[in-house]
Amino acid sequence: NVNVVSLVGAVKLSFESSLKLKDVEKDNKEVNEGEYEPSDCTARQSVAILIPHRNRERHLLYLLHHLHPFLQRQQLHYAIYVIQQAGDVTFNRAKLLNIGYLEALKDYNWDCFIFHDVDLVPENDHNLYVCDTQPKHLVVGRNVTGYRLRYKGYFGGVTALSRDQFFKVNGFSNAYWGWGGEDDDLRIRVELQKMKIVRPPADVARYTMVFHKRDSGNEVNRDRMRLLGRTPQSWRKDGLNSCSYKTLSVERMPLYVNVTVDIGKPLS
Ligand code: UDH
Ligand code: MN
Repeated sequence: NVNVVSLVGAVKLSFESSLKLKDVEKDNKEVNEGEYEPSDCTARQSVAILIPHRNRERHLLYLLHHLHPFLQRQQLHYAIYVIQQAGDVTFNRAKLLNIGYLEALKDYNWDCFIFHDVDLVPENDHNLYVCDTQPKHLVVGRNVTGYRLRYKGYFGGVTALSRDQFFKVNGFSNAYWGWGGEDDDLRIRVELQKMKIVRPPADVARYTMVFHKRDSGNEVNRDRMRLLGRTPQSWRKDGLNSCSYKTLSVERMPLYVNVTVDIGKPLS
């Protein structure tokens, strides 16, 4: 039984301002309500891609355009979920990702979850979107930072945790409103469980970040250092098991499942 591997390695990405959602839908006829399964083999893992989102439609379009063919070349059974924060209170990336995990599991018992920023596009399909025996960080390098790890311990952008790994750490904290800290908090949770972060080789784990400025409603979280100091005490009661939200809609679009949620607002 010959396994036809369709990976192509490094590619030069393009972001055409003329690209339309209809074009991307036409290019991906095999995708059904955001989900795809190879017809000629059985995928080793079933993977849910979770994208936290608000007001980044252009980035989402570019990501869908590149990610669907990328994941299909990897012969995965996958589905893409976009978790939209409703309203305009401060953004909470981590809470949206917790919600993505909980909502995706209502559809299917996914083995693996990829927590994925909307503006990071993978450049090399040898960067496999599957889970490992340890939590995996997929963004070693980005074009905007000279393709070097941002700092030792950086665990942001795109990460892959199995269903069990994410459950074990009680998911992300829900307490990080605004930019920063939630990814470091997840690293601390992983380390508290004696798990060890793994990364693909640097020449493979490369991303292009679509250029953007800081969003209004996602200002730097000045409380993040204090919160990070408390993670060893707080992780058991702040996470998946305390994530409260209201689902406003679940729309099964051709290329992704669009989950819109009211996540409340910061305590103070
Ligand atoms: N996100 C949204 N909408 C928002 C804010 C964040 O969709 O309004 C999501 C999106 O998936 C994004 C992720 O949250 O990729 C992370 O937010 P970010 O892209 O703003 O974070 P990053 O670290 O940028 O890339 C920080 C501010 C950039 C300042 C640039 C100055 N050089
Ligand atoms: Mn960004």
